[in-house]
Amino acid sequence: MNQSKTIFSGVKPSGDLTIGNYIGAISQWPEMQDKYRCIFSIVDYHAITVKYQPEELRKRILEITKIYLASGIDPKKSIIFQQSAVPEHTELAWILGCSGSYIADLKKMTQFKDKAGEKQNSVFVGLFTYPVLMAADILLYDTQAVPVGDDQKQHVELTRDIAKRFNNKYGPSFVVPEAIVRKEGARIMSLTEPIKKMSKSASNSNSYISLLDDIEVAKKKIMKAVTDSGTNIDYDSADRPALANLLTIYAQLGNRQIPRLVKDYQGKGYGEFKKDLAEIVAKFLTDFQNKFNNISNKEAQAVLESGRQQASALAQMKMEKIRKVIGVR
Ligand code: ATP
Ligand code: LTN
Repeated sequence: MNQSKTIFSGVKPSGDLTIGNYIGAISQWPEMQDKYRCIFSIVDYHAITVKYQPEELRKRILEITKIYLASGIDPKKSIIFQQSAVPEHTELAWILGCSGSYIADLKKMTQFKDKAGEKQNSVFVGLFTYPVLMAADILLYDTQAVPVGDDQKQHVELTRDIAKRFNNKYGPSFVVPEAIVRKEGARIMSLTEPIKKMSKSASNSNSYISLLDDIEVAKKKIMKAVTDSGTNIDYDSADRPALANLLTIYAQLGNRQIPRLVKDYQGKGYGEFKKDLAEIVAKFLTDFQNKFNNISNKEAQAVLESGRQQASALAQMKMEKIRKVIGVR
């Protein structure tokens, strides 16, 4: 393990994880574990920024832990932990909210604008200050790189600004991190409205494929996915976004190159292409779910407890320094 570089990322337990979350974010993580110090969190305090049921949240925390393990994240190599179990995250978020984070910047966050919609003044403050908690997650561990999907780039940029402002005021305290975003697959689109990102909180369940979807249901979702006008299989993300999205999913889950797929489907139509893609998705989900189902709750709980101890030790050390720097110790 190369201790000189730290990777941090997380997923919020707010819905059924989709193949978008997997392709855009989680699938990048396992290969990093042999090279760097990796820390992967189930960021549960982010999940309570939107409507949720406590019972469901409790269940999802373990579910995401198992999804991390089934994706190939090895608790012997990486730290896997629950954000709320390390209270230094919320402590640092408060401090960063008082030094480094401007209201004007938070107002520009696309995710806030999307989620608050017309109701910007009547949503809870937590939805608005959520990116400051995300900055705390990242900065607490002297993180150099944050592997995320395209939609989170803006939050990592904000984290950089917050870190720089804090460092300017108090002297070098935080590492300024960078986002790592895939070249292909960083933004998997909705299957029903391919101009929107695939989202686990979408109301239409045909718009996404969950990692735990029933295999037959998932195949049907692919067969029903909207396509663009035209009949040939070609990659054109501007003019034919629906097909481009399906090609991306095919390439990522089937381990194929897009130009090669386009060549192979010359002279063939959407029907055949979608049928094959449905099989690729089915095979991926079957393998994934077999691994997932083999992990017990007890095993997942033990992984979280060991992760909590490791993350706590790092977070406590960092916060002792930060408390001194800001003058409360
Ligand atoms: P929601 O859509 O419910 O707001 P989310 O899926 O965007 O939630 P998270 O679960 O916290 O939020 O996201 C975890 C990771 O998955 C992030 O790195 C995010 O960028 C990535 N991600 C989410 N959706 C997609 C997508 N459609 N394509 C690629 N990456 C995605
Ligand atoms: N905001 C992210 C989830 C998230 C995260 C993080 C990602 C919270 N803290 C730290 C990377 C690093 C989201 O909504 N997808």
